[in-house]
Amino acid sequence: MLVEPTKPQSPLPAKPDQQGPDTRTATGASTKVAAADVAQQGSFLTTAHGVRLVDTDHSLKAGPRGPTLLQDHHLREKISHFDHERIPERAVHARGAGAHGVFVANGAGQNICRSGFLKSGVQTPVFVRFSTVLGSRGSADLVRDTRGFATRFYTGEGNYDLVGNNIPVFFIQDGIKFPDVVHAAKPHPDREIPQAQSAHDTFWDWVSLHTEAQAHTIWNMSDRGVPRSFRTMEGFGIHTFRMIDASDQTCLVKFHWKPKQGVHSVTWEEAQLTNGNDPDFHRRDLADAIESGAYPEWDLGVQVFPDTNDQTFEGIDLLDPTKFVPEELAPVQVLGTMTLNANPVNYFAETEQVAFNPSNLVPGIDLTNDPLLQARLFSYLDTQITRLGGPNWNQLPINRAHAPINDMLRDGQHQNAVHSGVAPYRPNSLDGGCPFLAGPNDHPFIDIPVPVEASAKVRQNPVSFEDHFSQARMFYRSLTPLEQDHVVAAYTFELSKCYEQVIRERQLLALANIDADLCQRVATGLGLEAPAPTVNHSQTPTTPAVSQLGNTWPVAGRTVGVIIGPDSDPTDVEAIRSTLFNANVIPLIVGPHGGKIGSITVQRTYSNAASTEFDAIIIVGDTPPAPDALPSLDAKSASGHGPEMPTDPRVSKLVGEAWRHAKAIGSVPGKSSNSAAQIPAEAPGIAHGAAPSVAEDIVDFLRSHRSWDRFPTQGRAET
Ligand code: HDD
Repeated sequence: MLVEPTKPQSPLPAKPDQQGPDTRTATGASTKVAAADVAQQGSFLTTAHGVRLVDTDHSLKAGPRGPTLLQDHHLREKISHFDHERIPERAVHARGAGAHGVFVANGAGQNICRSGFLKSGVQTPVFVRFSTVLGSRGSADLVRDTRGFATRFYTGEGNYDLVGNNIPVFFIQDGIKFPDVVHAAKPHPDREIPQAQSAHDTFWDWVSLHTEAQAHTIWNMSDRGVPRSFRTMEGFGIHTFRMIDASDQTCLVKFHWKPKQGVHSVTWEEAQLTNGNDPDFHRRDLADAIESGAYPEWDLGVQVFPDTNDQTFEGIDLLDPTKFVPEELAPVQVLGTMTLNANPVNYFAETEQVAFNPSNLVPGIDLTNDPLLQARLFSYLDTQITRLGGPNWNQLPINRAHAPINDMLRDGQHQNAVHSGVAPYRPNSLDGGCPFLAGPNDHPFIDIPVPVEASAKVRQNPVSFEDHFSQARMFYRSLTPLEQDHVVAAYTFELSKCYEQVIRERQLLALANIDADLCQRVATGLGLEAPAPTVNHSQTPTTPAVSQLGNTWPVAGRTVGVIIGPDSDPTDVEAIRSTLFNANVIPLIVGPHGGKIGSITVQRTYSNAASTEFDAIIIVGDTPPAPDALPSLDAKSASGHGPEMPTDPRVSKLVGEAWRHAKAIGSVPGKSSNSAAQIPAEAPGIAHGAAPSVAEDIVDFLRSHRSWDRFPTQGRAET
């Protein structure tokens, strides 16, 4: 049993899956060990100045019942530091989870880009932070929202940050409107509700008036807004960037992250239940997967376009961040693979203090004139000065480049470096002329002399930016009927949460301009008239690549709840466990109480297990009847053909939710077959039979994520 030690012992080391940031000195030598030492040296409790202490539980008082003395330096230091422990949370993307990993290039980028980290076989350390956008730091993970997908590559030529999202388009075309969209989407300023969601008046007020936001909003209302896991999200750089090869030839690119785990979501009901059952679901899922060795992987790819003067491709303006280019028109070319293989040691030092910046570019990757991107170049650097308390945040271990740093930036709040020399200016003779400027062969960042359009200074957009509906329409019409049903349900839910009728009506008009049938179905749900569209669409192309359904995927890291009762056969349970483990799927045993049932160790109980934790469930043998303490459901009268003996209602609830959320369900018969009776004998995603074959069937069902064909879909009527 763990007891309080009576003499100093070494603290627990970081777990094997945890890996702190590897920081470098200006000479390139690793300071990883030294950085850890700065945090905790020696065994004794000291003040911040290294003086050993004998007591930290009692303040210094004038007698045991007397007043506390101002001279108690330890009390003042301890409380004062605590008072300043929090830093301002990010204005957006406050809630996130991070992981370390490695990116390995396959060399396919060498022909279009001179960046060293894209050369064949080069391994580059990375740190990724996933996030929701709207919620505060402590908000729930499964809210309907866009997800951030920010990646830092610690390349040999400096840090490269790809700060993207899980949706390929954005709300606004010009960064000057960012405060407006954020103010509209954040909680109402008077009562500060609702937290972390767009289902409220100010959000729909703004997006219905500001129709360029409709393209992004429909992606939010689709299943993309409620991902199953950070591991099952695509990522997008959104803007068009410019790549420069070794002979100064340029092309335009859009970045994509393709998860090897597949792209999966949860149902809206599941998302809402999860936010109550486990608000840290995504954060936990990422850390658990990495800790268990199920390392998530993404291919990094680019769509490549010629760097033409008009910067359009197939009629799509590449400078408009509310537009994406269908993959059918420009296939994604894979440049390498990222594996996330280590958890942070310290959330604050790494995940909270990481400061991404789209201005962090490396030789070979440059910007375009996308007005959204241009504003971001200012905002990220600026925000860190408040958030991280001064201009030296680049020196924090997680932010420090792995390439040697020799800048002429000096002093400022929280300066950690002790710069030597006397001449932080150029030219100089006193420091031997250092630092020197790089020559063309020294891998410098070169601003490619892209011509600038001769024009008057204007506050105006190009005409092509005026099309706000065609891509939202293309997206909706490219989804399967089931995914369209989810979009309809999401709009109906969100708009029903608005108090102002005029806002609902205005958004219905926007929907009419996207798709008449979508508008009609949402209007029916709201009990309103569908308005006539004000925009005519000619032909609408489709891009099936935006659908998440129809593929099969690896199942590593998925979880299956194995529900047992007092009489479940341990041989069956073991057969299921080993079949699932062999497929790298995680079985979690759910029993009527904690501890052991016979020889089987229980990991969850009927009371603390939630269906939302599992991607599928298997019931092994009979589950016990409802204990006296719980009101039992009369399953017979509820279903009309129920079991002879009523099942524990907590199990019925798990099974019922798994059924509704289209999850695979297996059952291994027991003596009275009460478990099997809860689910139909035959239906998509249902397996009955002997333990090993049921487990194999469940693994197979998991490959396509959910058994949606269990339910009829409404789909879009042809219009
Ligand atoms: Fe942003 C954070 C992604 C437009 C201003 N943004 C932030 C993060 C992500 C994005 C993933 C979190 C980074 C992290 O994990 O620390 N932002 C985007 C994308 C955009 C975008 C994909 C459009 C394509 N952002 C955008 C604009 C502005 C900002 C137009 C301002 C003009 N974003 C910020 C910020 C944040 C931020 C306020 C908050 C914390 C931070 O930067 O470091 O500066």
